[in-house]
Parts: sequence; structure tokens; C-alpha cells
Amino acid sequence: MALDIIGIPRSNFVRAVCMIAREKGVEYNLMPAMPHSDEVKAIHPMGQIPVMRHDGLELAESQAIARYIDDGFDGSPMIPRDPRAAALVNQWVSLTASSVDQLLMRRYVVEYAFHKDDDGNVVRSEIDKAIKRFPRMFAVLETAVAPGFLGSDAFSMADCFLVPILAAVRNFTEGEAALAGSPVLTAYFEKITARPSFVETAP
Ligand SMILES: N[C@@H](CCC(=O)N[C@@H](CS)C(=O)NCC(=O)O)C(=O)O
Repeated sequence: MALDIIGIPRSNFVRAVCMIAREKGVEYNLMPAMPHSDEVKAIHPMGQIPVMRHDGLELAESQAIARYIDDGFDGSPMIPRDPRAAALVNQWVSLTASSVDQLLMRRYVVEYAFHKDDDGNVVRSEIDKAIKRFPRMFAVLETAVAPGFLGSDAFSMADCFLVPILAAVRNFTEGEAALAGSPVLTAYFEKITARPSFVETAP
């Protein structure tokens, strides 16, 4: 039975779950749909993407979808079996999908890409507010990837949530500079973005 992932490929959360499916070797159909479209609202109460359909199951929320794909199919586990290692990966999935996403995607990338003033210009004051918080955020990430992967010495679900965010941030000047100024994070980014699961999910 086909697994449908519904949402647009440039969404960091959609890309995260697509990467996880590819890492597991799970075939899926990516069905393009915007947030708040009828198809999405039928599954997600707030109209957010991604949503998923598989064998009669309709599911919202990227972390729930990611864990369903991880637990429900063969392939390498995306969360370590050891409970302590798993706890740290879960911690970083949660932090990435909340605090990291909020600052780097919602307050920065989305602000640049979608929020314009009445004259069609970006709202510089909002971008500047976000940038002020970059040094602390990038310092946290620089330390978090020091074991080789995000909060771990092995590739995991947490990396699939983080790297699409870094890739989007790097498209804008201050984000590119912040990443370039973080050597450990840059090396990590280059390593993960070379994986087929990242390359093949390019928007
Ligand atoms: N908690 C949700 C967040 C997903 C999310 O923020 N998706 C964005 C696109 S990347 C969206 O649908 N934005 C529209 C909105 O929040 O109204 C999840 O993890 O799936």
C-alpha cells in the first residue's frame, strides 16, 4: 500500500519526513499541497504540512509521521535502540522542531521569503530581531553536532530535521555568514547534504 506524504517540498518539515522515508528505503508519493488547502485541513486540524496517508491511516505532525515511518517499516532505525542514546536524539528532534525551527525558519527564512510590508519590502526590523539571536543559536548547534551528528555519534532522525533548516537559512546573507562562521557545523552540514536522502529531496 503506497505511502502518501502531502505537502510542498520546500517545507523543511516535509523534507525531513521525506529524508527519513528515503533513509529507510520506504517508497512514498509526494503529493504537492499547500498549508491550509482542503486536502491538508482534512487531516491536520491546524492545516499544517506535512500530513500523511497510508493504508487507511491519516496522520498529521512531522514527528508523528517520522516515527510511524521509522517504526512501521524495515530499514535502519532512525532512533538508536539504546534508551539513553534514543533520549538524546529525541531531545534534539524536539528542540529542532520547536526552538530551532521557530527562530531560523519562522522568524528568519519565512520572514524574508513571505512577509512583506505595504510597499512589498521585507520587514527589516523583524529580520534584525532574529539575527540578534543567531550567535547563541549557532553556538548551541556548533556544540550539539560536535559528536559528528546532532546530539549523537551516528546519523539519526534529528539530522533529518536539522539539515533542511540549515539549507534554507543558508540561502540568505546573514544565515550563510552564520553557518560559515561555525566550522564544526559547516563540516557537519557538508557531510549530511552529501547523502542521497538530502540530494534527492531537493525542492
Ligand atoms: N508542528 C508541525 C509544524 C509544521 C509546520 O510549521 N509546517 C509549516 C510549513 S514548513 C506550515 O504548515 N505552515 C503553515 C502554518 O503554520 O499555518 C509539524 O511538526 O508538522
